[in-house]
Amino acid sequence: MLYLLALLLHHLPLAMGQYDICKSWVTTDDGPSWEFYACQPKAMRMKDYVTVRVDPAGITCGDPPERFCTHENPYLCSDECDASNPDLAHPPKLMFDSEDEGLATYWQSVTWRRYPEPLLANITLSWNKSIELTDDIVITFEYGRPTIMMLEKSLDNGRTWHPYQYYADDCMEAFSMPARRVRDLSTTSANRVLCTEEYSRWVGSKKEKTVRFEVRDRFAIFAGPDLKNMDNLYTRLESAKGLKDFFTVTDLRMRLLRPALGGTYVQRENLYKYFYAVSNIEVTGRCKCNLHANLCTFKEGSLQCECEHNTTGQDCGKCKKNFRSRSWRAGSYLPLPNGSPNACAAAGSAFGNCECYGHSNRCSYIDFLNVVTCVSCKHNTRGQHCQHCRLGFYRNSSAELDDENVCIECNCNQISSLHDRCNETGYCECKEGATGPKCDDCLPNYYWRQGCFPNVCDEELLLCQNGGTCYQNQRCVCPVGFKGVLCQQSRCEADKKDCDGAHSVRAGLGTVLLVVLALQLRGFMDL
Ligand SMILES: *[C@@H]1O[C@H](CO)[C@@H](O)[C@H](O)[C@H]1NC(C)=O
Ligand SMILES: *[C@@H]1O[C@H](CO)[C@@H](O)[C@H](O)[C@H]1NC(C)=O
Ligand SMILES: *[C@@H]1O[C@H](CO)[C@@H](O)[C@H](O)[C@H]1NC(C)=O
Ligand SMILES: *[C@@H]1O[C@H](CO)[C@@H](O)[C@H](O)[C@H]1NC(C)=O
Ligand SMILES: *[C@@H]1O[C@H](CO)[C@@H](O)[C@H](O)[C@H]1NC(C)=O
Ligand SMILES: [Ca+2]
Repeated sequence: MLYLLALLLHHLPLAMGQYDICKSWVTTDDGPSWEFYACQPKAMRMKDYVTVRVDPAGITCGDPPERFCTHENPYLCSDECDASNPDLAHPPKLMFDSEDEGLATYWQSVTWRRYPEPLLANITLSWNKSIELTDDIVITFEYGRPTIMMLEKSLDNGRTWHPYQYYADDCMEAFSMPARRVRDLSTTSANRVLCTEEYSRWVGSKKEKTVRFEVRDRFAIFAGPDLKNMDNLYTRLESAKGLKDFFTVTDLRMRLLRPALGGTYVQRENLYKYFYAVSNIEVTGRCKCNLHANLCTFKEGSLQCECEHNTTGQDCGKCKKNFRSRSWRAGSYLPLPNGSPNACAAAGSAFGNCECYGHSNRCSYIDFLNVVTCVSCKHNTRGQHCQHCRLGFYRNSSAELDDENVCIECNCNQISSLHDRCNETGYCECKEGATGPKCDDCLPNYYWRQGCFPNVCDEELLLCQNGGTCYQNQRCVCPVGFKGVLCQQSRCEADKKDCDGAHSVRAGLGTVLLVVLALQLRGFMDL
């Protein structure tokens, strides 16, 4: 019976589609044991797990109650939005509900009564979890699609944002971008950010309601029109730089920039028909678990991978404690069809417990010291357990010892620091006159020129004399007839020929005066 079960499980990966299973109990010549596979969770309707934020405050209609009308029926402005009446309210959550009986429920904005000031709204969706899109994002607009909008995405829970797609009825006018279609992209441009005119032209508000971000069309570039050749897609996702990340998001933001206009210019006498109304936002994707989990559950308010392969973390992004004898790696789709689990491994038993914090895969026994030590520590670490940073690097205080980023380069300025080592907080030792963590600034009264040098002149103590001007604290630019570091010396004084030469060539009044001045100066100095 057990044997049969094992056999059955062993064949499940093929039966259930690709990468659905993380491990199975198999019988080999050496007896039964676990076999591991690259695995990923199923795609889900991500709108069920999203938090939404609509900006600016007061953009949602109904407070105070407001009348509006439609482009089809522009003179019958009897519809009402009233936030205090559940039947007439249009709060943001109606973009994510499930609509039974085909009755659209929708979020709605205020009308464009402030025209010509633009009517702007941001709808931000956050998951607090990396998600890999597996199908088109589909946004459904009631009463017409915006004539200008933009989709942005974040990969770091909203800290940084990047454009994802531009939408306009005239891309050139709205964004100075040529209009393109995703269908025309090629294998090398599959992750291009483009502007499309396909979803913004007026065709009547009932006919075309959706705005798409085309994930399937982009997949089809590799997997063929019906996405039959997924192997090819997975191979490309693995090898093409940035392609996987292109389909990964933690947050999405729709920036609505101009509402539907009904196919004509804005009619100022009836602004009640301009607004945004979104009835649904469909986002289909799977939790990103780095191919180390086939389940993703909603716990404590966010999605979390149920990590296998002795990995841990929200995205299974690191090895569990005591399973760090080799560095963490994401599972791989390759080789087809089962991929590689790249599981984390327990600290090797052969050499006792030689922990290398994931910076080395090898230990070696040093006979004459009678110690086991890690060999070829990576990530700029060193030491018996790769627990120290190499010279010229310092410990990243916000990273754990097994983090790839645990050692940060000191980056001391080569010219103005004494050596390339730094202390535990990254401070370098500076040569005279230099300062700053990396020694790339100068102390006051020093100037920078391939290092820090004491000021030759300045505007306070080391003033240039005789009308000379101080050039970048480096030298005085002296007027004709003077020289010396601070132009303190008359040329006539120092070198008779120089003075005569100048005199004979240009016996202008100025020169004469200078000579007189110089003579006086000599008299002064003689005293
Ligand atoms: C929408 O978000 C963008 C940043 O992506 C911000 O610059 C803009 O001010 C926001 N607009 C509104 C209306 O909140
Ligand atoms: C985001 O998820 C992490 C990990 O599950 C959790 O610790 C954190 O509290 C969540 N943050 C928010 C704002 O929900
Ligand atoms: C993870 O560790 C357990 C022991 O806690 C072990 O039985 C299992 O085989 C390990 N899994 C992998 C994928 O290495
Ligand atoms: C320090 O480690 C954290 C956590 O891994 C990482 O996000 C950060 O970039 C590292 N800092 C530097 C300067 O490398
Ligand atoms: C590193 O050097 C800086 C500047 O000299 C100093 O402020 C800091 O306290 C030092 N840090 C440690 C850990 O010694
Ligand atoms: Ca709805």
